[in-house]
Amino acid sequence: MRLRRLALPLLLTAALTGCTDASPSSERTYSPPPGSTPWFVSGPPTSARPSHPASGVVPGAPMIQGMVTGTFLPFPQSSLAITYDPKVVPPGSTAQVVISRAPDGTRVRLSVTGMVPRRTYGAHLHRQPCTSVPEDAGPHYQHVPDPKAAASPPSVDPSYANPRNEVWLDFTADAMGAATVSTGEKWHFDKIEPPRSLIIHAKPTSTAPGKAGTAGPRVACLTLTTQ
Ligand SMILES: [Cu+2]
Repeated sequence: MRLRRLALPLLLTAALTGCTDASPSSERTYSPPPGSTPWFVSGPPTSARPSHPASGVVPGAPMIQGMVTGTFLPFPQSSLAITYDPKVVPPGSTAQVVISRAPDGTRVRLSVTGMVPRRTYGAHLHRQPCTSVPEDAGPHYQHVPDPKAAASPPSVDPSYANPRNEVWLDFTADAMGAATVSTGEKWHFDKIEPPRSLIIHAKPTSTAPGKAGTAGPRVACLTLTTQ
């Protein structure tokens, strides 16, 4: 009789202990191991991040069409719209790129504000996103890639480095430092590897053989991504 009275509380205690054990173990499943990065930090895995450690840039999806606007600031104040030369592209100046896709081709419009009044700049779409290092934006986006440039970059052959095979957006700022320029191409961007940045250069773009597509130092960069 005494044993039977004791058995019931013991069974209840065991059942309750089972419940309370289950709860912390399921919480442990979602807890990060000590010293590791918490699981709730968002962003792509480390392997998907750009190789340059100083960049801090985590690119979004590439932009086939759409609009991106950026205010140029020195890195790291901005990692998506960076001025590399504040004398040529003053901090606070802006750029907006609009890409529209039509059945017969692609239209790209660039509008800028806050540039040096009456100065002429080179501007192109480049293959890689912006980082703190201007050269990281890679070469110009080319519809038909220059086969020689794969072995010895950059592509300076006018039959590939031209405004029909690349997207050139050179502009001259007005008295207020503003400009708008448009260009149209008879092709569409590659869906997997579209251009990832707009680079503004210090000089107008050359068309001479051996120098075609060059436009002086890279002075600013705007990453083209759908946010
Ligand atoms: Cu360029």
